[in-house]
Amino acid sequence: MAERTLCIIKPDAVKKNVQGSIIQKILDSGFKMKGMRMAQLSEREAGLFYEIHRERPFYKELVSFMTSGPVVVIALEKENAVADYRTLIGATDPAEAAEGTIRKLFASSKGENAVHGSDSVENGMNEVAFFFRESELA
Ligand code: IDP
Ligand code: MG
Repeated sequence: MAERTLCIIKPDAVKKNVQGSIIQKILDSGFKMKGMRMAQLSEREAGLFYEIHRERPFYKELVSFMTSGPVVVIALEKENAVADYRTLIGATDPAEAAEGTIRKLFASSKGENAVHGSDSVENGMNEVAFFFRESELA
């Protein structure tokens, strides 16, 4: 099976109506969309998803932001999906993101940064499974 990674189009990007442009960039970069849906994350879900950041100073702000409006969750597959998608989205802080990256183009700030991306091959698998049953993936 090809590598998997999870994209979340975050509430800031959905509010700006740039979901379509973000999805197009992902498709143009050779990723296969295996699953996609809109979601309104609950505090419990967002808290659990970002569990690894619980002790970080921005944790509460992050959970509050991620539950502030609808998101789009997308399961992606491709060879080398995790690293290639991180390259496509750019650095966490849009001020440091490379030209042409999704965060450079669409993020507002280090917190409100348009998209989520998995950070390892193992987390890519686990994060896709967090949002999708295997039977929901095309
Ligand atoms: P990543 O999304 O590039 O992997 P992480 O360090 O894993 O970045 O942080 C997860 C998310 O937490 C970021 O995408 C961003 O939304 C938020 N975040 C990270 N650092 C800060 C910060 O210093 N202030 C506010 N929010 C932050
Ligand atoms: Mg991360």
